[in-house]
Amino acid sequence: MAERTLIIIKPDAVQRHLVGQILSRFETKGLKIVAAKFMQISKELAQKHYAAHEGKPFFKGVVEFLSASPVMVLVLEADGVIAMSRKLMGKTFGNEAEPGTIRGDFGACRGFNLVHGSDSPESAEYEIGLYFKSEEIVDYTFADDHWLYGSNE
Ligand code: IDP
Ligand code: MG
Repeated sequence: MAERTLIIIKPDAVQRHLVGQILSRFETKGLKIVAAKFMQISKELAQKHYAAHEGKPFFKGVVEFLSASPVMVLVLEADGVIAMSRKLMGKTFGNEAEPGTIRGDFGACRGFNLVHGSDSPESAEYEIGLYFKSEEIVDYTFADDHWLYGSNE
């Protein structure tokens, strides 16, 4: 099975009408959407999501941010999807992220940063399990799979 990652289009992106444009960055790259839901994250779920950051000074703030307004949660699948989607997202804060990246193009502050993406296969597995049952993740093949993922080797 190809690698999977959990992406969240965060509350600021929903409030700023950027869901379509952000989703489009991942979709046009060729990353396969295998699960998606629009939902309100509870404080409890946000605490579980950011469990690795518990005890850090920004923990309370990020939990509040993630649960402040609805979000779009996605599972994307492709070989190397974790690294590719982190590159598409750019550095953590919009005021440091490169132009051309999602955070670099749509954000200018350090408080809200539009998008979450898992940072390792282990965190992807943990995070996907917080939001989706295995039967909610769809298995299918793109009709243009050959042209998207072809190799000359
Ligand atoms: P990432 O989202 O780029 O993976 P992480 O280090 O995993 O960044 O941090 C999780 C979230 O916590 C970030 O998206 C950001 O919203 C917030 N955050 C991280 N570091 C800081 C900080 O030093 N100050 C304030 N917020 C932070
Ligand atoms: Mg992270």
